[in-house]
Amino acid sequence: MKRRNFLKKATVSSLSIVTVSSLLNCDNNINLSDKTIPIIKTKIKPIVIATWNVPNATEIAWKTIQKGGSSLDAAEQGCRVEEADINNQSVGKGGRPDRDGNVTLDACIMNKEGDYGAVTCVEDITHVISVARKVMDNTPHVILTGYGAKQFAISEGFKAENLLTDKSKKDWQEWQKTSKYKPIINIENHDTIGMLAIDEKGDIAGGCTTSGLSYKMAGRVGDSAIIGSGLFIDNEIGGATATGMGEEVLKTVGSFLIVELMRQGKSPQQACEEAVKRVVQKSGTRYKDFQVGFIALNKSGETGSYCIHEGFSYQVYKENENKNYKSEYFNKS
Ligand code: SD4
Repeated sequence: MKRRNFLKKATVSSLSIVTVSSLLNCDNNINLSDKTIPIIKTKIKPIVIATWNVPNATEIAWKTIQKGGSSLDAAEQGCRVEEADINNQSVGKGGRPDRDGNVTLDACIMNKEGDYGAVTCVEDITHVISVARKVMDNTPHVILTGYGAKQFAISEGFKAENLLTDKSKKDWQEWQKTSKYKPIINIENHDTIGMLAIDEKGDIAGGCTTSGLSYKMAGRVGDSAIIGSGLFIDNEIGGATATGMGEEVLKTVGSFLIVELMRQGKSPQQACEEAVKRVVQKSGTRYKDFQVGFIALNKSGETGSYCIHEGFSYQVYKENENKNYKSEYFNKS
């Protein structure tokens, strides 16, 4: 019986004591006061899903899980791959700078308990996803920003380095020649990584890391590090993450919306489509000029994705029909 049908048949009072994890990953029958409901034994398979064409990142995340790591470790390790890749000009070292030529990074991470850590507007530190994790694990706070976030990173042993590569500097100088100092709308040239993973225990976690909108105003923070917008995880339901024009994602709290829609019974695909619809509706005719895309994963390992314009893609690492594990790239055109 499909979970949704099961849920429909169960009484409201019974539902209050049945968690989704117990429904999906349990050996025994559950005795609910007057009747016993059989629980289907379905082992959830690990899976990693990430925005854009990031096979190396999903592979490292997958290997992290195979070595016994948690979904949180997987999301962190996967995101680090893109942060270190200077050819990815939307994330970490090599990211495009703001309009003044400074590379500033945003990142967040969320674990199965619903804890969250984030950093925004961080300069000179490559692995901001790991700094976000340290914020979550080692401080009483959830977000550190700018100078304070950098100082915290250094106190935790992170190395300060120049993040502006020759290529990104040259591109920025080119942009300055023609620009009217309006950040270019984010339809192309963006590869922010948002990653969601399920580990061997069936637990979900995720991370998101970016250099943000190219040539943004100094101090601008997008959606990627903001809970509910760029990323949201509820280990009972699923997770979602976003890429594209952060301002628009922020205004609709897109990732939280998707998780809530899944809670109400929508599939990850339906939930992503509904969230994109909201973004489009809210933006009037502006949607023509920006891209927004979401990916989502539910507790049984089903995935979904949707975007406003063509050109969006994502990467999934999971077991295929032949019991082989492989990375698949989906280009939504
Ligand atoms: C932002 N959402 O800062 C990010 C940009 C992005 O690929 O997704 N770039 O608005």
